[in-house]
Parts: sequence; structure tokens; C-alpha cells
Amino acid sequence: MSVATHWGSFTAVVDSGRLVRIEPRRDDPAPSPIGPGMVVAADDSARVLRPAVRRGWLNGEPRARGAARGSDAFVEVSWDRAITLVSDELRRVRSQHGDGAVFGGSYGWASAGRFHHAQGQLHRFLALGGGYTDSRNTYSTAALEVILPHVIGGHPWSYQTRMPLWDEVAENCELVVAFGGLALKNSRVNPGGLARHRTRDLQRRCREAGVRFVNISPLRSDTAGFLDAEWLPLVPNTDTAAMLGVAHTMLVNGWHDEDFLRRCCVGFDRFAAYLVGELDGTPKDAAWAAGITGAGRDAITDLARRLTTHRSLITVNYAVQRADHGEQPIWMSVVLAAMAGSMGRPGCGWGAGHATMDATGVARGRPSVATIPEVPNPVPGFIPVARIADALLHPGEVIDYDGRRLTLPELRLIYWCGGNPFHHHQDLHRLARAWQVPDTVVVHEAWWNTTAKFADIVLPVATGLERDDFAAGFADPHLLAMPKVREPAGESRTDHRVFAALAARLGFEREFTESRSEADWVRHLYERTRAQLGDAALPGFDDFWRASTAELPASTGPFPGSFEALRSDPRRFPLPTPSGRIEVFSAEIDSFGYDDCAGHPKWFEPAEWLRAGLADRFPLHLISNQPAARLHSQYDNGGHSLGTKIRGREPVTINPSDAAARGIGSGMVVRVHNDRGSCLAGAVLSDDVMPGVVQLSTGAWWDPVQPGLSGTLDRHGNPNALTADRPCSRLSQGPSALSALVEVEPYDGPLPDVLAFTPPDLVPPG
Ligand SMILES: Nc1nc2c(c(=O)[nH]1)N[C@H]1C(S)=C(S)[C@@H](COP(=O)(O)OP(=O)(O)OC[C@H]3O[C@@H](n4cnc5c(=O)[nH]c(N)nc54)[C@H](O)[C@@H]3O)O[C@H]1N2
Ligand SMILES: Nc1nc2c(c(=O)[nH]1)N[C@H]1C(S)=C(S)[C@@H](COP(=O)(O)OP(=O)(O)OC[C@H]3O[C@@H](n4cnc5c(=O)[nH]c(N)nc54)[C@H](O)[C@@H]3O)O[C@H]1N2
Ligand SMILES: [Mo]
Repeated sequence: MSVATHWGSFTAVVDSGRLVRIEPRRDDPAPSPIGPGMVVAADDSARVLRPAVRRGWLNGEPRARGAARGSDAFVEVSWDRAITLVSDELRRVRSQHGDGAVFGGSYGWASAGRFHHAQGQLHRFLALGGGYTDSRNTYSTAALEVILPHVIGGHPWSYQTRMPLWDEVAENCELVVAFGGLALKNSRVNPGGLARHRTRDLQRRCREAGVRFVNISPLRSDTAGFLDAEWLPLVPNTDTAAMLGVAHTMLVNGWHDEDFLRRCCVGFDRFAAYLVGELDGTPKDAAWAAGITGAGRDAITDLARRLTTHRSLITVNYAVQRADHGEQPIWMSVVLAAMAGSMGRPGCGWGAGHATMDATGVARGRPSVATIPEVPNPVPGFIPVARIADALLHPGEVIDYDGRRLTLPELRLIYWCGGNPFHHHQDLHRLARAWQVPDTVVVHEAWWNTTAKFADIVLPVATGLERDDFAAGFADPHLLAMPKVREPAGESRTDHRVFAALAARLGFEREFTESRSEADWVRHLYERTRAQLGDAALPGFDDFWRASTAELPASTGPFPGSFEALRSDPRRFPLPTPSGRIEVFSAEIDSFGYDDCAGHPKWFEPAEWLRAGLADRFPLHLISNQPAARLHSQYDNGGHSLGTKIRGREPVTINPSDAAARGIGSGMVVRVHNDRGSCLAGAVLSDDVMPGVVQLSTGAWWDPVQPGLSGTLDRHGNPNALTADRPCSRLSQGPSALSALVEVEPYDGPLPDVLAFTPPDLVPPG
């Protein structure tokens, strides 16, 4: 039977209802090893088998005091009782505190599937029930999503259809300069699923066509070996300074594309004045950039020369903007590409996120595919996604966001479905404190991960293997059948079935289900897609289900906002910005008057970086990048991720010179720490990491020794025990996970057992 996941398509081998194996599909040239490992997790001891309620909550103990969430035992209850508790509490909170007191922002990747999409189901349910406070933007690219509409205009994600594809790079481009690299591990996934992994072979094609690659990153391994990339490691978070140094060199040598800047951009003069130091007396020249970034002066000058004498592409990944002032490297990369002379030329110019997902740089899009229908949310208020702890700790406070003033709402009930905040949020100690504030936390989960342990009511849900659905990934031209491979574990139910039961209790079941069964919905959404495309474009549902895949017709656009069109005739093809051109200077951003985001790209010192005073005590920069072995925290309990652990801990990679200076040997358990917290991890020594940097991937389930104690040791290795909950700037309020300093030392205390995958104390139903 076919299996569709965010990390690819597989085949499940099932024997009398039992899941035996998950195998890669033969037509996938680069299948992800995450798939086969899913079997280990399907029935592990961490599965949530019955609805469960935190003991203190059930006893009606004061909710806003103490630190019971995260350490209490749970009482298992019947589904009927659980549905009563949740529906009564929703009714109480709505009537006493208003609909905006219900937080349904519920960020997270959930699972593939057009119908059983966790957030889609939750939002539909909460909107029909009166509304909810939502969240805006993503943990992935909040800074990019807010800055790009000012600079190049259009939808925050429209850059994905406006940047060159690998094929076009292979054909037209000579030099790719990648800020943050092009890590193939990241192209293992694609949101919503994918039929085949294509990035590796397309990158190979570029190399075979003679394209040269420069990997600007703290990790050599951020480009594949076969690309033979030149490695230019920079002090982390200094990309903007490097780009400014390159830009200055272009400008003073007259190598920049004056014609394009004049016709197709606005405000270059204002920026140039900053570049040469007219106002602050500091020219942002190659020597200045070298002093900040640690890259040699010649390397900066050389980049300027090569970028302007070759058909070049500047691409920037997402990690560089998940940092303090993360808006700047994105904005500056656009400006640098505009100066370099290749902007708007086929296969060249500028891009973001090449290789961060399989489809980015592979395809521009696919036709639209129906999903669980949205219902307008009657509550207009929202929070920037990463400001959740702020909202809980400081309701009523007013914050800036993209030129607006937002009042943080008072949240009384948190409803999370399809995400894992106790993996994804920065400074988990602060989140754990904030989490004690609301009256009630409801979580739908399949496993007793940290977020489930920090809830009041946990409702066990079926996984993507345990329900019928179909998938369609971002920019992937396939529909993929997702037949139920096995029955839901224990008493777990689909999210939809839970919401339907709650809606029935609250009096809007018909509106929620539209009187369709789950099977009817899946068929209905497929048939709607088919009708939209013209019936001939796709087979009937039964044929599709038998074949398990169907090819979508090619997506022909339109893809507005093209830089090629802009270059050809900026009057006829203006960009959707206020000036109709690329905004090197944005009068709008300038008018906001922010001290942490000016009217043009600018170098701001990060709060934490290797040249900060704090580095005296914490001299290593923590790179908490995406994990190769799982999707964030998903399937950390799967066979593949478990197999990468070192004495049960998440691996942390450190340069041999830094390890030697600290007496750290390969395979040793170490303690990574700073003023916010500490975690254990297993040491890996490698020259692939530049000196001064340690790399610890995200997603190991947070395993605090004392969940209520701020700064408590994490036994397992989640980097968010160490990161800062600090917004990028007042403009985007995005997360800045990649700006954190730490120290590492051998851990010679008695090794505590990892309890991340052990359920809390469960009191069986009485
Ligand atoms: N330090 C640091 N932190 C980071 C980042 C970083 O670079 N550094 N990166 C950030 C980024 S880019 C992201 S996108 C976030 C990711 O953060 P998340 O998207 O929250 O992480 P996931 O592990 O994918 O969490 C998905 C959760 O949904 C559950 N789930 C899966 N399917 C279903 C379903 O059908 N129904 C329900 N109810 N639940 C389901 C899974 O069990 C899992 O617990 O992390 C962010 N955090
Ligand atoms: N296997 C796998 N793939 C994934 C995911 C996953 O969980 N697992 N998550 C997906 C998601 S949600 C997202 S948003 C994307 C994220 O895509 P990215 O944000 O691009 O991915 P990361 O792995 O966080 O970072 C890539 C590299 O950026 C480099 N880097 C970090 N800081 C800096 C810096 O200051 N300067 C420079 N020049 N480089 C820096 C690091 O060396 C890191 O390895 O990945 C997606 N792909
Ligand atoms: Mo992400």
C-alpha cells in the first residue's frame, strides 16, 4: 500500500493488519531514510492510547500558579468524558472571556494529506464555534515573509515562482554563490509530500554543466561533495556585512550594473551613501567586512569581481534570516544581485531557499488542489507566530509589527493540533513559564512528546498511516493516494472525528461535517479538484485510488512579478511595490522609524555573536539547523533518528581544535550550556564545522530534569534549551534561533536516563 509523507512516498508491507515494513519506492532516485524508520514508532511505548487529563486540572486546582504543567500525572478518561470536558471548557472560556481568548494559532507541520490536515481541521472547527486568536507568518521564514513584500512586492512566498530553477541554472549560469549553502539533507522533505526526490540529480546536472558553487556557511557539509564547492566560512550571522563589503567593492570599482539599478530599482543613491560611509564615516569596504566576518579581504574582493564578470546567481537560505536582524541578509542579497548584473537574466540573479525543500528550485508550482474548506475567522486579532510566550506573559502589552501596533491578547485556552511548540519555540524555559498562565491547554497528539506532557487534556490521534486521504505536495505535479495502512493505535481517532464529536456537543455538527463521512470528504475533495481542472485531466476517483497516483497537468502560471519582465521594460512590467521597482530604499519601512530596521539594508550587530562581549563566557556559536534524520521533532522516536543518537543523546558536532581545547573526545557525552539553560549531547568531532561553531540539530524531544525549574538540564539535546526568545526586529517579530552563544564541556556526572520517550505517570480510568 502506498504511503505519502512530507519526506517522500513509500510502500507499506502489511501482514494481517500488522505493519511489517515501509520500503522506498523504486522510482525514487534519492529516497529518505526517515520512511523505513517509521515502523519502529508506530506502536512504541510513547503512543498516546487513551484520552488523558492532567490530574491537577481535573481536581480544579488553581491553574495559574505553580509549575504543575509538565510534571503532573495524567488520569485516563473515556472519550465521552474527554469530549464533555473540552466542549464545556470551550463554552466557558468563550462566554467569560470572549472568542479571542481561545488561541488556535497552533503552528506546525502536522502530516501530509489534503483532508486530514490538522490545522485546517482545527481552524474550521474553531472558526465555526465563534473564532480564535490566530498566528501570522512561520518559524521558517518570518523575517523573509515580512521584508520581501516591501522590497520586491507580491505575496510573501511569490519569490519561489520568481527565482531560477535548477534546470535554468544548469543551462545559463556560471557561478552560484549560496549564503547558507544548499544542504541536500533539507531537500529530503517537501511540505505536503512528493512523488520523487529530484534535487540531488538536478544539482549534479548543474555541476556537470560546469557551474561553479561557493558555499558561504559555517558548515562545509552544507553543499554536497559532488558540487566541488569552494567553502567560505564566515562568523555566523555576519552575511550582511560580507554582502556589504562585496557591494562596496563593486561600487568603488564601477563594476555594478548601473543601468539596471537606474531603470529597475529605486533608492540606490541613499544606500550608496551608507555604503561609502557618508553619514557614519565608516566605508563598508572589503577590509571592514573582513574584520567583521573573518573572511579574508581578498575573498570579498574576489567575490565582487567574479559576481560581476560571470553569469551569476546569489541565493540565500532560510537559516540566515532565523537570526537577529534576519531581515537584513534577505534584503541585502536582493540588492547585491541587482548590482551584480545578472538580475532578470535566465537562470541567474537572485533566489531564496534553493534546496531547502525538494521542490524549491525544481518546479514553480502545480494546479490548485482542493483541501478541507476554510471558514472565515470572526476574530480579527492575531499574534506574530513566535510571540506566543510574550502574549502569555504580557497580555495587554503593545508591540510593533510591520508598521502596525498590536495589543497582545489575553489567552485563556490554548488549542494545539499538528505542531510541537516544546520543540519549535526558542528558550523552552521561558515557554514553560508562560505555559503555566492559561486556564487550559488542549493538545491532539499521537505520541507523549513534551508538548503532550505540558498539556491539560491530551486527545490521542491517528497518524497519517491510520486514515484514508490523498496528498499533493508543494509544487509537486502528483496526487498521491494515502490509504489507511492499519487501524489507529489504542483508542486514538482522527482529528476530524474528534472535532466532529465536539461540534455535535456544541451544536454545529452539520456545519462542520456538511453531513459527509470521512470517506465522502476524501472523494469529494478529489472530485472537486478534478472538476476544477476539467474532468479529462484526471482519472475518476476509483481509478486514481487503485493506481495510487495521478499526474497533474503542468502549471503554466501566471507567475507575476518576474524580474526578466522588469528588466525588459520596467514601465510595462512594474513590480507590485509602491515604486513598481525593486526597493533598495523603502520609504515605507523608513517611515516606521524603527531603530532596528532602517529604510535600506544595513549592518546591525547581533545581540549574540562571536564578537560580542558575552563570547568571553560563551565562546561558541550554536548552529541549531534542521535535522537530517527526521522532520523537526517528527519521528525522533523512529528507527532512523534513534540510530543516530550517541549514548541516547542528540549528536553535537564540534571542530577538533575546539574539542581538544576542552578535553572533549569523539563519542563523549558533553554538556552544552549558557545562562538560559543546558543540555546533554553526544560529541562528534569534524573539520566540517568551522572553529568557534557547534552544530546541534533541532528536534530531539526536550527532556527537562525538573520541568518547572527554569534553566533545568535537558538530558537529551534539544537546542531550544539554549536559544533566545528574541524577535529578529520590530518589523517582523520573527524567531531568531540561530543567534545564540554557548560553552561546551565534558559531562562527568552520572549519566541520567533519557526519559523523553517515556510517557508521564498514567492513572488508569477509575
Ligand atoms: N532552534 C531552532 N528552532 C527551530 C528551528 C531552528 O532552525 N532552530 N526551525 C524552526 C522551523 S523552520 C520550523 S518549521 C519549526 C517546526 O516545528 P513543528 O512544525 O512544530 O515541528 P514538528 O516536529 O513537525 O511538529 C509537528 C507535530 O505534529 C504532530 N502531528 C503530525 N501529524 C499530525 C496529525 O495529523 N494530527 C495531529 N494532531 N498532530 C500531528 C507530530 O507528532 C508533531 O508533534 O521549528 C522551528 N524551530
Ligand atoms: N531533513 C530535513 N529537511 C528539512 C527539515 C527537516 O526538519 N529535516 N525542515 C524543513 C523546514 S521546515 C525548513 S524551514 C527548511 C529550512 O531550511 P534552512 O533554514 O535553509 O535549513 P537549516 O538546516 O536550518 O540551515 C541550513 C544551513 O544554514 C547554515 N547557517 C546557519 N546560520 C548561518 C549564518 O548565520 N550564515 C550562513 N551563511 N549560514 C548559516 C547552517 O550551517 C545550516 O546547516 O528545511 C526543510 N528541510
Ligand atoms: Mo520551517
